[in-house]
Amino acid sequence: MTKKALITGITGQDGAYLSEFLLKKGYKVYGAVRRTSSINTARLSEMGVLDDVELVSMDLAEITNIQRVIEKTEPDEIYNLAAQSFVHTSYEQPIYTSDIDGIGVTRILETIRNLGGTPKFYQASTSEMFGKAKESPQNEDTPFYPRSPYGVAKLYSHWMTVNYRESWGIHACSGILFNHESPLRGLEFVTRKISLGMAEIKNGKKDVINLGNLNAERDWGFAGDYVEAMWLMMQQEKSDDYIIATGQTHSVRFFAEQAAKVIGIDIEWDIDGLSERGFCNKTGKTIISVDSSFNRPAETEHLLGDASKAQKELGWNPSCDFESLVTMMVERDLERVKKGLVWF
Ligand code: NAP
Ligand code: G4F
Repeated sequence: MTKKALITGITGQDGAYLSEFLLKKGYKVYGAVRRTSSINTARLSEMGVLDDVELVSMDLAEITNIQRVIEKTEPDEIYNLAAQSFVHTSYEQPIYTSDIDGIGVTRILETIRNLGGTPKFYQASTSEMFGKAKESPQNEDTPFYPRSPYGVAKLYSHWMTVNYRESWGIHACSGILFNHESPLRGLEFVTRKISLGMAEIKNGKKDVINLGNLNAERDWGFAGDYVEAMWLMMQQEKSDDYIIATGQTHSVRFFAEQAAKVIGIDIEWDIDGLSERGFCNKTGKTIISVDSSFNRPAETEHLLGDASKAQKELGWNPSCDFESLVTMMVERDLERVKKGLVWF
């Protein structure tokens, strides 16, 4: 029988990759979208799956809406990807972020509980829960120390997912995913800001990319690899929590250097007191400048994941390395800028 999946947050980066993945596996895919004043299905269109998924209206703020959608669509698996996912915004909108990223998850879990414990449930947890990490690399036993309202809200929903598994026998998994990127990444995130910025510099449409903390380190993987891990977790007989990461970490500074190489620029750095700039070693032109307004009130400085449990139990391994990821993102943005196509 055809399996049915409901993906919340289908209009986001991971929603597009997961839709493609599940459709290829033969799933009927329902995608939950919240009401917005303009159409935001661009990623699904670019992925070529918009006509193959069935969109349903659902907002994580509204439990009656969640109940009706789950009862009507009767999914076998729910992938909860919906969230206010931008850490910087969470400092300005902590209550909204807590409601959607925290309580919103309990709204889904309560609905599943009231339906007798099915469907299976996947929660999009995050390495941001490690925050001021107590050890490196981080694994499933590393203590959490979130540094943002986003991280705190996600930690609440992580533990709710564990609690509903243990209390009510729900097949509920929490995927603790480290940063994953792609050409479909939102423009506010640092990797895409850099990849688009480099493409614009190459095409004479921009001079400088303004960034915040250049020394923050992230374990960056490819979103296409990470959605496979979500699915693998849901296929296990016993639900559990898994770290998904590449096991390599790089600074924002290094990401910018690698992205510049793709457009043929070698960056050198010039520090004068508190101000710093990155410039082209041939022309001397500044291409990176530091703008403290992008700094966060409390930073997650270093993330590095140990995904050995997922490798052993799920057979999951990332296929795309750091250099290929950076190249893929810059090259796609170069194509878009040349065609005058820049969206989301
Ligand atoms: P994304 O591109 O920002 O997508 C977020 C999705 O959530 C969008 O479809 C958005 O809809 C939807 N959404 C926001 N508020 C909602 C609400 N109130 N009701 C219903 N839907 C709502 O995020 P992503 O990168 O794909 O990440 C997917 C999930 O994984 C998120 O939960 C994120 O926190 C988590 N995560 C991401 C990473 C990563 O590195 N990408 C790592 C760990 C965990 P609109 O299109 O209408 O805005
Ligand atoms: O790209 P970012 O905004 O991603 P961040 O904060 O790590 O969050 C992402 O990954 C999490 C997983 O750990 C997800 F849960 C979350 O939903 C999201 O997908 O920032 C990465 C780093 C930060 O340290 C930030 O301070 O880059 C630093 N940074 C430096 N300059 C910047 C900038 N970040 C942004 N967004 N913009 C800058 O100009």
